[in-house]
Amino acid sequence: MLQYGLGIGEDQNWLFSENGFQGELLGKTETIMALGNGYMGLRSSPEESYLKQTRNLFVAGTFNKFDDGEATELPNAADLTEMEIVLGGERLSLESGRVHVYQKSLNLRTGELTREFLWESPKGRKYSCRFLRFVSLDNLHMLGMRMEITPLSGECELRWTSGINGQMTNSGAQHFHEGIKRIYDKEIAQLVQTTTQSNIDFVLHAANRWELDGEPLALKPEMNIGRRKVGMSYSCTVPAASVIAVEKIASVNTSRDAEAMQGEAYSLDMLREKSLQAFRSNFGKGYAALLSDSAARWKAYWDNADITIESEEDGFDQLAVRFAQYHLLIMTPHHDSRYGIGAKGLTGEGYKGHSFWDSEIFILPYFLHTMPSIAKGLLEYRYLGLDGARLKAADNGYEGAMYPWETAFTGKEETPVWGAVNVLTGKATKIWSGFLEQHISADIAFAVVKYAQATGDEAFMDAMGAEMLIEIASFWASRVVWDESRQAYVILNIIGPDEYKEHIDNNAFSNYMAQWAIQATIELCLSYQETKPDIYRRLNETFGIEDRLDQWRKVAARLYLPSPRAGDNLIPQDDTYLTKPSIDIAPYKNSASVQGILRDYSRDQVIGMQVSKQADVVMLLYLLQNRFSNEVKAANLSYYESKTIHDSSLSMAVHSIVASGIGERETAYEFFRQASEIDLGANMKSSDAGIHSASLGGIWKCIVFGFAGIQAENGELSMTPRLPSKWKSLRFPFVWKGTRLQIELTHEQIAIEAESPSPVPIDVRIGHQVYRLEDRLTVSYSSAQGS
Ligand code: IFM
Repeated sequence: MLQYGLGIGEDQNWLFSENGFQGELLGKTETIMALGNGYMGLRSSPEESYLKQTRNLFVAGTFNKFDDGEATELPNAADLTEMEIVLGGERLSLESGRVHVYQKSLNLRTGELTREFLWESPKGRKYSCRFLRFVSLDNLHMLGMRMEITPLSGECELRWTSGINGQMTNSGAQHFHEGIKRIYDKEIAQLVQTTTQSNIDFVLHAANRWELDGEPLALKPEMNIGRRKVGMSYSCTVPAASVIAVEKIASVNTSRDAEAMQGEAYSLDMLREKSLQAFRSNFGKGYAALLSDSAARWKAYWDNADITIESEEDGFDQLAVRFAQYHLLIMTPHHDSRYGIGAKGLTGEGYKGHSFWDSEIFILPYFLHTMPSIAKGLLEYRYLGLDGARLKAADNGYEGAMYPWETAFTGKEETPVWGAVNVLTGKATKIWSGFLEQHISADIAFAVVKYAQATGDEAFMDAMGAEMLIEIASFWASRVVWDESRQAYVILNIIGPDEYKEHIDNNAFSNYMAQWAIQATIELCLSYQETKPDIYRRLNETFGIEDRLDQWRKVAARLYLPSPRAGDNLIPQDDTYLTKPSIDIAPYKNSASVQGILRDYSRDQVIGMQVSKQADVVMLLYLLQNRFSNEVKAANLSYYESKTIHDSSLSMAVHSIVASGIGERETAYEFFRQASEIDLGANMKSSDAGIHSASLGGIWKCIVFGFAGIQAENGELSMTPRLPSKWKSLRFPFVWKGTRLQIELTHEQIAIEAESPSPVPIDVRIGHQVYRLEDRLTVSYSSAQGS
């Protein structure tokens, strides 16, 4: 069972725990307590092995394809954490004997994982055990572990075996060649392995240091080298009530690391040598010093990014936003813009480490307004993927850049073609998203424009953003077809955000977003023409903008945009959605597992019903919020929510933001709470395949764009706060055009402080009035009315 309130003192609302060992439910805390630093992600599997464990170590960007028929995926690297511990001849396992006290906790403040328990062995001997672990935020290649065991029933013989285990697979797919194994100076184990298809070298090190009652203990190792494995065993007698401790320090380097390429040409020997040297010096520092360096980095992160919520209730909301911010940082390869963010971060095999629109629409806004340089890196990743997008457009007979639905390292389409079983035919179902879920191209354009507006980073726009927009606009302009009867351009045979509707025509979200992207590109080109003729000329020479502009203008002006219906204000999700029959979706909506409907109906049957997987029209109401009135938003939120199962974790947060925007504070809070509970909540099976990355970005968005009601439109900042009634105050940082603002809200007052010097005063619209912020601004308002 998870507990949220055990953090005390400086750890209050920073720590959550699992109390009681549940060998069947390991996946939950392996994921939600995962450790990482954006370079690597380590699932928090127990040190001792269990049948239902999923031990994973992923390194960002190191994709490999196991087989021609399989999708490329992040390989599960060699395990560094497993320890076989034999006490008095009995192997430590919490599935045998009795466990008297058990607590596993993650401290979000420091990034340290702790596991403590009292184990009574089958022979009735008691041991107090404590395990600590961290992945360094300071040195992205390092991780540390510490084990402390006290025999409580008299002296005991300890035998301990651990090392580097390259026998790991991704659900059976072995991504590495056998490799080279070596032990240096009877102390440092090294495993070198290369991925089978992408030829990425991994070099892993591990070494151990022993203590008895806090004093160094020299133990002679027995060295073990086996198939895909290298490690050491140690034996010793531990006196009763003494603490035997071992620190295991480990490191991970790969040939894909940016520093591996620096200077001289890459060679595996050089990577081995350099990483061994670095490991030696870090091993010398020991667990406590390495942890302290890492914790200092976490402190700096939190000093910059912490959000404080004062609530009448328990501290769950506070913990939930910190949980989201913790995972947002560890999932993001902020060290290298060649890599994207996986839909499960670096915490599980789910979605194979691939990047989706989750990054631009759900996660990037957090970084844009907290650490903008990371947001820029995420867009650079898409810039580097332009060739993949151009290839996809060309392969499909379109112009410009058609971004793949799922990407890995190369920028090419990586969506698997076959998925879950069809309940009627028993055959695998074709996954159409890779062919038809095309809104991602507009979503990326949206993120580029939002980035430029919020940062004023013209250099990025000139060098990369403009090219991306031009190519995306060209794609959409070639994707539309003319419909004589409507006298409009239309987009046929597509999938919108709602993945329970395939092969549909005129998905409202996709049509509006495509039009938005084309219009934004036209405006950008015109502004270049006026203000930066040199850049306009360069872009025109390279991309023939002048030849393209006419077509863009025609499409932007005459693309069919489904408007709210007279009478009920409903925006048709697509040409046929509102004509389809409805069913009672309550059983699926209330179920603890997702996609239960696909166990009762085939996908084709679901496509034929008014049943939605996730926010679609509601997503549109959120992204293009200024295009729709509150009446339209209210009507569509209510209608489509009643048809939506929320089988995607991306759904709840968006519903919350739209509800906030129309003043439905309690509904907004309810959705926020449900979004917060997707991973952190009590459902012990929700996170087995990894964390729900987008939903964590969504939690931040619910708070900042929903409850605080911030809008950053066309370079203008506005706020319409609607704090949940349970909250007394909310304080958060928000970076706007290079200035770090600290915003504090109560139900009566908005206070904004410019924490870093602002080059120019910032105008903020609150309600109907525009205020000028020099260094501090205080405005009275009423949260119930929103202005
Ligand atoms: O991008 C999402 C999609 O919207 C719903 N299915 C899961 C994907 C990855 O999170």
